[in-house]
Amino acid sequence: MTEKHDILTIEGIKNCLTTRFIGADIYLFDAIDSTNDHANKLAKQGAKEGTVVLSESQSKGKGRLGRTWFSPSGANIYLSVILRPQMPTSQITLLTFAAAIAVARAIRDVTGLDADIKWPNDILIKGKKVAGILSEMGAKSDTIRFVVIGIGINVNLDKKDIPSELMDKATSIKIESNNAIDRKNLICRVLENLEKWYNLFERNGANDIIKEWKSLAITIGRDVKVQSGNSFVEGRAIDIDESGALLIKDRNGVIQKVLSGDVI
Ligand code: BT5
Repeated sequence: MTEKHDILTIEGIKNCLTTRFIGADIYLFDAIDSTNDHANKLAKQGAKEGTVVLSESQSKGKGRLGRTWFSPSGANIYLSVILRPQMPTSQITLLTFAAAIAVARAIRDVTGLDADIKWPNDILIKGKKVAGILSEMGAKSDTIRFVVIGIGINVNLDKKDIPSELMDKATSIKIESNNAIDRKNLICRVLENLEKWYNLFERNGANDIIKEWKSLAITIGRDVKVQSGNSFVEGRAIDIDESGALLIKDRNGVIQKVLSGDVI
């Protein structure tokens, strides 16, 4: 893909990490089907909270709802983190918000670029997608047993290597800043921010997450069309509620609550 790229090593990542528990155990692969699938397996086998799975490439990188995540080798970040929160399953969206905050903040800190969040989980730079998040959980009745937070970030991907179907909607940090960056450093800042916001969520509940998410989000206050399954809701996105659902005021002035979907 890119002729020369930085090499990720577990030791290198551990040396730059200042977290307490996220990244205490790290698995790094050259190639894998999906870091989320592997982390799911590890979580079921009892892997510790904070275990991280990384790969240089994915042959079956997953998006939400059966979609695929373009995962070429050597240029980007594909990582999954296992968390074991003591929370009801209804809080999963807010955990995804914590991850979106962590990614947007880390990109801002490392590059100075304005990384924004589009509801529910897209990270955009200048309107194009630079990162995506896929949270999957294992649950027993209404209680979370584990959550796998999957994060894909286009880092040193060159424009010529973006497939034509993604050309209009995807970008990378290198494309936006004209500079290749050290992936290890960005991985460490993402994991540190994730631990910080996860701890705050466990300690103080949803308020801080919702406030920070809104300060980074571009969706609120805009006219949107949201697809949720086979149905569409159109109107002004006015807020999110305490579970992370998007509140849309439709043209009749009725407030519609959308739990999951895509802003199109
Ligand atoms: C997401 O899904 O944005 C979640 C992506 C999560 C990927 C990570 S990588 C590590 C971990 N292991 C996995 O197997 N997955 C996670 P969604 O909102 O459904 O967006 C998917 C859509 O984004 C696709 O249908 C494409 O239109 C677009 N897309 C695919 N690959 C892309 C890329 N590399 N950059 C930008 N857009 C992409």
